[in-house]
Amino acid sequence: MKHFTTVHDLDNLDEAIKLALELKKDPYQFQDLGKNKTLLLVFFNSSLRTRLSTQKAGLNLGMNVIVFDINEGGWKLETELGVIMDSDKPEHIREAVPVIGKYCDIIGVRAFAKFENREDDYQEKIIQQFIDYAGVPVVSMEAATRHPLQSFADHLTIEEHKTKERPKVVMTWAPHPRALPQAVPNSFVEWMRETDYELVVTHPEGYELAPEFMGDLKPEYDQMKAFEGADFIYAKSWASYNDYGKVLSTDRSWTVSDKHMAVTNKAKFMHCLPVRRNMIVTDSVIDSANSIVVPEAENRLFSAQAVLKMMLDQLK
Ligand code: AN0
Ligand code: CP
Repeated sequence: MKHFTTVHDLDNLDEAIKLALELKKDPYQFQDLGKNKTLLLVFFNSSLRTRLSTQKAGLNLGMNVIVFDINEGGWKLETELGVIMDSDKPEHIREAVPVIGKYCDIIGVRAFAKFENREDDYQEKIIQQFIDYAGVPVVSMEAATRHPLQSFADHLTIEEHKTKERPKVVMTWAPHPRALPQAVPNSFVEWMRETDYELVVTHPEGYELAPEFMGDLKPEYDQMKAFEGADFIYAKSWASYNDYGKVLSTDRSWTVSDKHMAVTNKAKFMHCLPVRRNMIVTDSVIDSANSIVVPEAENRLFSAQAVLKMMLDQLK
């Protein structure tokens, strides 16, 4: 695995899950592996979990870790080639990325969809330039179309909490006042399709995800029907893909509530966080014993540590 931006970058998914579980049991077993290796985490956007868990993952492996909030301490970056740089952006990503690559052994990048242009976002213009020009392995910490460290932690969490071999996993759209990227839902669907879980995706019409992620999976537009017998409810808001970046609905009948959870098979409630209470999910559901959002976030540490461990093995 040279870079990690999707589930397809893993050589073997079962082995990766096994490694993450082993690391969870004994997080310091490879604490010499990262000696004199530097992990540099570049954030174009805010973060709590990704920032802290990925730093901690590097530290547990003995790495040196640098965190760079590029929009705060760095020069504003031009990302388009061929432009006359007479605007407010003093540095080009074409120089910035290879320079950053000289100061570290592995780079993590968070660069959300900008929602200016669907093509640019879906071509992954920012993270792709890191891959092309950094000269070191790149880990996605949520790019424009995927959030693979999140999906890895989600898979790990379902493995730990499932009570049957083939649980029914339902991903539901939920309302939110702002336009949110499709990265988390795209990535979750892509990842879940690599498992043998029963996967159901439910959302209002107009919120269809890109065909490259859904494949032959058809959405269920009736949310209550989708929830019937579910073992896991995975809630997430996203903006429209077809009407790119638009919020088409804030219908709070889609907010995950006790009424919804009542038709499930005592489903566990999941969300990647941060979550807006009483928009995405009611207080009663997220505060219930079936809510596993905190253990899910805890697993971000072990998914990141597994990915870094596999990368460090290849740097040896
Ligand atoms: C981001 C998103 O929806 O992609 C990050 C989630 C991990 N969420 C927000 O911006 C609220
Ligand atoms: N789930 C997640 O990626 O959280 P942060 O945006 O806080 O990193």
